[in-house]
Amino acid sequence: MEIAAPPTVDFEVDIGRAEMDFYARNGYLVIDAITTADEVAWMRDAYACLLTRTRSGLPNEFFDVTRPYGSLASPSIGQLLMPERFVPQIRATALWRNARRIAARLLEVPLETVEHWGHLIFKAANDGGETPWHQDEAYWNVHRDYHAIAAWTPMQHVDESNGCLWFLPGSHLGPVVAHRHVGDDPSVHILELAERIDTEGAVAVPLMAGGMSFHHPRLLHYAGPNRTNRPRLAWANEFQTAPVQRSTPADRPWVLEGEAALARAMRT
Ligand SMILES: O=C(O)CCC(=O)C(=O)O
Repeated sequence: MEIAAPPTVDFEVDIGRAEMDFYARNGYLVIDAITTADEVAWMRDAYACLLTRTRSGLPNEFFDVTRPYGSLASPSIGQLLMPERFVPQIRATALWRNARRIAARLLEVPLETVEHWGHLIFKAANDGGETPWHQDEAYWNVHRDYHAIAAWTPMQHVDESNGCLWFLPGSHLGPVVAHRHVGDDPSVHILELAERIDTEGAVAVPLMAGGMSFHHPRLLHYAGPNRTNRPRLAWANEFQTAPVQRSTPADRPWVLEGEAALARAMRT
C-alpha cells in the first residue's frame, strides 16, 4: 500500500476566547475550513487506499460496527481505528497541526501535552445506517479518566442527506449515561442509549469537505443514515492528555461485555 507524501500546505486557523466560551457552554465548535482542498484531496486518496485493505471482521482492520465481530459482509458503517498506523503522514498535515492547536486551547492544556489517535468512519452509499445517539466516553476504557476532545472532518460535503453529525448542546455537562450494544448483542461494536432522551434542541451540523467539528466526549450526538448514492467518508481525530488510571473502575458494564465478546471473536 503506497501512500504519497501530503502536499506542502501553509494554512493556519486558530480560535480565541469567544470560541472557547462557546465550546465550554455547548460542548461543540464548528470550524468551516481546517485545511485546504489540496490536502483534503490527498486525504481522500489515502482513505481510498485504506478502504482496499483486506478485512478481518475485527477492529485491527476496517470492520462493520453494525454487525457482529467476524462479519466479512460489505460494511454498512465501517470503522478503521488508528489509521495513523498506516498513514503516519496525517501528523504532517495542516489539518492535524491546526486541529491539535485548537484542541489544546479547548482542553485548556499546553500543546506539548496533547496526544492523538484517529478513526475513520465510512457510511456506504444508499445503505450507510444511522449512528445512534451516544457519548464517546461510553466506549472508553473503564479503568481510565480522560480529558479529551474529538475533531471530525468529512472528506466530502455532509448534510442531513448523507449523515452529518447532530449535537445536543449543553449535554456534555451531564454524566456518562447508560448505553447498550445495538440489538443487545455485545459482539456488535456500535452503542446506543439505554433510555430514550429528549432531542428537542439538537442541531444538525452540515460541513463542507475539510470543515471540522470539535465535540466533548460526553456530548450526546448522532449521525443520520447516508441516503445518497456516494459513500460518506469521515476522518475523526481524537486529542487528549495522557489518560489517568482510576482507583475504581467506571460503572460501564457494556464496555466489559463488549471486550469479552471481542476476546471470544478473536479466539475463533
Ligand atoms: O461519523 C459518524 O457517523 C459518527 C461519528 C461519531 O459519533 C464520532 O466520531 O464521535
